[in-house]
Amino acid sequence: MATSGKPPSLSLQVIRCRAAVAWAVGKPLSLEEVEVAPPKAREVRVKIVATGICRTDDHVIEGSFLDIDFPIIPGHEGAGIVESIGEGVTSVKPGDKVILFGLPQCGECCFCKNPDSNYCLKSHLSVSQCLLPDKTSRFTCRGKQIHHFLWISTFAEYTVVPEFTLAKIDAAAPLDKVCLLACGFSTGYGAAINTAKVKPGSTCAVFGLGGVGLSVVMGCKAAGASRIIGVDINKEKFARAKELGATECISPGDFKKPVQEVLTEMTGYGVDYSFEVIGTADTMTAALASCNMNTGVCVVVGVLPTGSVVPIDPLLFLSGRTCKGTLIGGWKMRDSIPKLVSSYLEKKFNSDLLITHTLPFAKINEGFELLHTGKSIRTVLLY
Ligand code: COD
Ligand code: ZN
Ligand code: ZN
Repeated sequence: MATSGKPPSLSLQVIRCRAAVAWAVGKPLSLEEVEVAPPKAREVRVKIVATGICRTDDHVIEGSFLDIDFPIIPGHEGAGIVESIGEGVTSVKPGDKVILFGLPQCGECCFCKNPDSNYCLKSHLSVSQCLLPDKTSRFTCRGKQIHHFLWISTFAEYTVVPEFTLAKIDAAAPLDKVCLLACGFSTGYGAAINTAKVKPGSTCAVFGLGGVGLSVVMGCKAAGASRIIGVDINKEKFARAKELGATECISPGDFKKPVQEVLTEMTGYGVDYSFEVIGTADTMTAALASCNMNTGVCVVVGVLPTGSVVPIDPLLFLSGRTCKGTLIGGWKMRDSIPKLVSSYLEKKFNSDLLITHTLPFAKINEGFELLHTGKSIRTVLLY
């Protein structure tokens, strides 16, 4: 890292460091030297220590989301150490270990004030986060302004984020492990615990056994489900799913009939809870039809490309089925994730089992290749 200018204190300096820039849709990430401006009021500059690669980053690079502005620095599963703070920041100080969140908690909007919701109105679905709240960027590269992703852009050695997108965590937390609690683990685990509120003794089906789906499996197990059926086209995911709590795993390709019929036959009238953790229209339809017609609850975790529509037979709802969505597992991020980190330290769950690969930051494209070929569950990049 090098610095420029002659400011009176380190916190006012521009930092030059490495970042992975997506210059245009469909292009591989390019490792670049970027300038990271100091934090403005109520912003925090963080030295990223570790970040996971999530499928959503891949969706961004491939252009599945229309509201993403390029060039952009993706990454949203990061943990690091506060380097400097802007005016008015009170919740963290330089040296604190922090987790960064793709879903903020501003604490002021109606949904932050409602104890039952976590969809903060400062989230990307309400306000584009491709620039910071003052509508400017802190990143430049080769003279060009680079956009932020979800206000946190963790594929950079240093990033600047609004204070409401991070939280201080226990100083004992290993950042190379708990970074997964920023997104993948919390999304899946919370989908089972908070959104579905899985009951002890119940039957669950989890469509998709990637990092997020396996976290759903862990959540179902922690909630006391007696039967957890994993569904994936890649049978190589089955061993890890069983290790984490799946009682059975099936591959749709092994059956002539639709997988919802297979699950209904396996369970009598369908499962109590089904989870769609893939992000295709077909698997959303199948997951909804797999839960029982009376009290069955289907939780949709996956997202389709902007503008997609899922055809649903309304008869599926007539007898009482429920279909719900979830955003990062329903957690109020700043309140909940530091507590989840403490639970991790108390060994209440083992999210480390999701980490199949650890790579230096410079090998980020290798990490995406492992995701594309289905070889990894989670790759953690170390900076
Ligand atoms: N049938 C069964 N399994 C399938 C099928 C299919 N038709 N297609 C793919 N799969 C399996 C794959 O083999 C793979 O094992 C799994 O589905 C998907 O896993 P990953 O590793 O690709 O993805 P994850 O677990 O990192 O992320 C899955 C999401 C659904 C969360 C992601 O794709 C997504 O839609 N993210 C946006 C929504 C969201 O809540 N995001 C919060 C976190 S960013
Ligand atoms: Zn994610
Ligand atoms: Zn809010």
